[in-house]
Amino acid sequence: MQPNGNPGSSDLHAATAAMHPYASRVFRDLAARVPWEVEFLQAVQEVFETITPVLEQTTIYEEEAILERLVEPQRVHAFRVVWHDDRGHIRTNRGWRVQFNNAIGPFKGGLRFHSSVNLSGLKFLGFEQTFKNALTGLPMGGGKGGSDFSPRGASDREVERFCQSFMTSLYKYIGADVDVPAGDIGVGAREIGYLFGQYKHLTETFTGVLTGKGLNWGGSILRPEATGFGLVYFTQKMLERRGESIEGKRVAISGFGNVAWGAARKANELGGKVVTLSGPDGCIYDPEGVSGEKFDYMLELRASGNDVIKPYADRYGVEFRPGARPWAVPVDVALPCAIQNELEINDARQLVANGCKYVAEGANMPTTPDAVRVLREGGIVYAPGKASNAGGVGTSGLEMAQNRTNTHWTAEHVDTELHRIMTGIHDMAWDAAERCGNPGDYLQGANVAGFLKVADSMVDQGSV
Ligand code: 2IT
Repeated sequence: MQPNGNPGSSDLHAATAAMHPYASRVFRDLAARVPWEVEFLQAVQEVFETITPVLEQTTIYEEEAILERLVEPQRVHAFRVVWHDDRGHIRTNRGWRVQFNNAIGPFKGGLRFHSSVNLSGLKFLGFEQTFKNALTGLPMGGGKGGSDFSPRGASDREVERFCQSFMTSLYKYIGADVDVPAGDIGVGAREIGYLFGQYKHLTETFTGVLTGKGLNWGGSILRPEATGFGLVYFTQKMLERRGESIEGKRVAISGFGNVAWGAARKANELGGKVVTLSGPDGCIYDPEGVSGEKFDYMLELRASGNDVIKPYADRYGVEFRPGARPWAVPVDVALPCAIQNELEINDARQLVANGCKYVAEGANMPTTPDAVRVLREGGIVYAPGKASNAGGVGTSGLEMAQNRTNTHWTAEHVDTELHRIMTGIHDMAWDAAERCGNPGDYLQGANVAGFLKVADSMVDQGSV
């Protein structure tokens, strides 16, 4: 990288060295056009590097300009979000909805409310979402949206007014057959409630326009747990392939939000010991393992809106490591569940040195490309988020199915379907990797399987 964070020509050379010439050309054009969209370029690079076997087999994707079209969102809505804070001051935030790709179904993906949100971040998330959703086997295209508004420190009423204003600018562009947003970082049940209420108010319709809804008004049971549960189901499959199980394994989890909570619960239920959690302030090391009422306390901590994990250490008398990440703690399985690029090269070296055997991503792109390389070279089995964290959006797909058919499934039914989705993704990625001659390479397998489904649909539908 150059000092301004933009890729320089030597970086570009390195970035495209492993790509097929067609992918390399498209990537270079893209990098020249949006050099500042560093996270987006990172996500594109990761996919482009792994689809060489597909591009070598056929020229159809090049003839149909599939890669050029894949890296360009179908449409981007950008709007200002004006709201009144509790002191009566007028506040202005920026809002976006990136409608990335609807080749296989309506745009689908979360909304992120966080001070760090910008267009590059949402483009990377929308791009990833497109392949992730394809892997679920359900008819969902890819999208992502959000705002640089942070609910942290805002009152309930402020969050309500913000959500209403956000939806007032967005409602014309979404719909059950058009684009179905959901939650992500900073957007949970409370925010979905306010967003849904405003949509319903403005359109005078009651439809499945959002997922992650409350159980009383069209939500699916297990949607809150689904990303974390699905992550552990996927991890279980990875371990099974090597004749192992989660039982008795030490597990490091980062974050303490929705994904970390679900993953910790399920890992604990299956006999694993979750020894870490983390926040922006540092990480905790709990040698006894997160269990029992500690899960409820995680929810309490999150609801407090303070975004710090230290109170967990104070309450349970365990070690708090200020400013540290959990990856220095010796474990068998690491599940990064916080945010993009939270596991860097030195963290990866530490995991390898400590004998960690599995890394499965609960967050979107939490592992940097250098760190992915170190993990894989170190013999760690690695699963990319677009495969291992797809249980959240998969269960959103189940919520959409229930809304369309006016039904409400039982927890057993949803859990069975979630299992089926995660097993399907695992096997699809496994088989695709095998066909590429790289058995066990979940990164290549997931990228190739997701790419083929979306790309072939685009070919079928002509040059739009
Ligand atoms: O990153 C993700 O897959 C999500 N935030 C869930 C998206 C959804 O539409 O349920």
